[in-house]
Amino acid sequence: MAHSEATMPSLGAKSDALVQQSESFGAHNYHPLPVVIATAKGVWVEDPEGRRYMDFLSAYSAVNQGHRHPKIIGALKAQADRCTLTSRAFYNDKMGDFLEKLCRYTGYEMALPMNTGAEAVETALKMARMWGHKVKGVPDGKQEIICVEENFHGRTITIISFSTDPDAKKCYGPWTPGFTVIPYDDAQALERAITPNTVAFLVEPIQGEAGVHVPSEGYLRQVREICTKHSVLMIADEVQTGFCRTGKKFACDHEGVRPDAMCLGKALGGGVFPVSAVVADRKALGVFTPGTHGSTFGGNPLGAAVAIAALEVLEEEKLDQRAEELGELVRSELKKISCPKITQVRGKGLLNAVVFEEGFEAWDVCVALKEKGLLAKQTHGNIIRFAPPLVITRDEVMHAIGIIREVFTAI
Ligand code: IF1
Repeated sequence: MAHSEATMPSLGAKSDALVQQSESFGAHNYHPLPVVIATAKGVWVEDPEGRRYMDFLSAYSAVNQGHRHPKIIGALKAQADRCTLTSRAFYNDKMGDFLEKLCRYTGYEMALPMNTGAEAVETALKMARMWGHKVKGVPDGKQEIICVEENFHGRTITIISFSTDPDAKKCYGPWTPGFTVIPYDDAQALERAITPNTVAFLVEPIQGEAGVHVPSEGYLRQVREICTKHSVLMIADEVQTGFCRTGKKFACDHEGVRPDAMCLGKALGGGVFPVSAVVADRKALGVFTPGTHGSTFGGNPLGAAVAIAALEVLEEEKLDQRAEELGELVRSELKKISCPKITQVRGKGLLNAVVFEEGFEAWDVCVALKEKGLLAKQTHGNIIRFAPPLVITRDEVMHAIGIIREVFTAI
């Protein structure tokens, strides 16, 4: 491995021991930056040695409301003292409030609660296949779902079956059939790929893992029209782009597009608890009947209480507007930095990326940013994502830009 522990400089006795422990007892499915986080508040995290860092990853956009938002932690504690888990074998007195709040926030008739983003995506795929058979009349077993290249929707066997990332996919066969992969940002390709058995098109409105790939203006609107015309469900994966991250409640809102279903997760749990859901209208989500789908933890009262508070924080603090305004500032300031290796600055709201030239290794840049007090992670080797919690202030943004400028101009 390129960055082995042997070559890692000491982080301090406590951090070194904690890294060592994770590496010796944990499976090696990640290669984290050499930093240990012990405490966190808002935009800031602190290591066991007491060094402070700005969090510009936000747990891949799960911490939009900031670390340990007092309202969300308050809801967590209050609910922990009442009831935490019931299973769906019984009703609980928090799930209904959560589902109603989520439906009102998103503008859909129904919601199905799960825990992780991957489970929300799996749920949407099952919904689409069930809808395709029962409503559209596609023979069961013949349902086809169209996806795009460089997608990221999670880690289950079915989801990686339509991944185009060899690292995520290889050695995990046999893969689930029934998926067609087309280029992203190409509405004509979608129309060509649709057959009488197509039940859904699954798409990220902005591709996160692909390196914050923002599609051309009008793409999502064209997708919407094509799906409607061919009676195919448009399913938007807003797990990463949702809940104000891109400057609107949902990334599809930038084009005024209403998908037939949205997969939601990450920030729905307010940075404290895994909460995910699929939202859709009755004509689609209504296909599920008792016994056809479920989850032990989905809809649990602790997650429900947290999610209600998480949604209220987004509304009360107008985090959509904040992300829009500060996102403009981040991009305009990043574009001013002179660094010959940078080829592009792109993004929407506070989901942004700096693209370096092909073949550039951004790992060392991320380590240098960390040394100066800012945590960010590269993707595809040459792209660094900048996605701070949306509660960040203008002064904090400018402080971060100062660090980034210092590191980038030294490249
Ligand atoms: C990892 C990326 C982010 C997602 C979208 C569903 C899920 C995700 C659009 C699944 C999850 C993650 C998971 C994490 C890394 C990460 C990621 F770099 F891979 F692309 F966020 F940028 N749909 N994204 O982005 O949600 O089941 O994880 O709750 O798997 O390493 P999950």
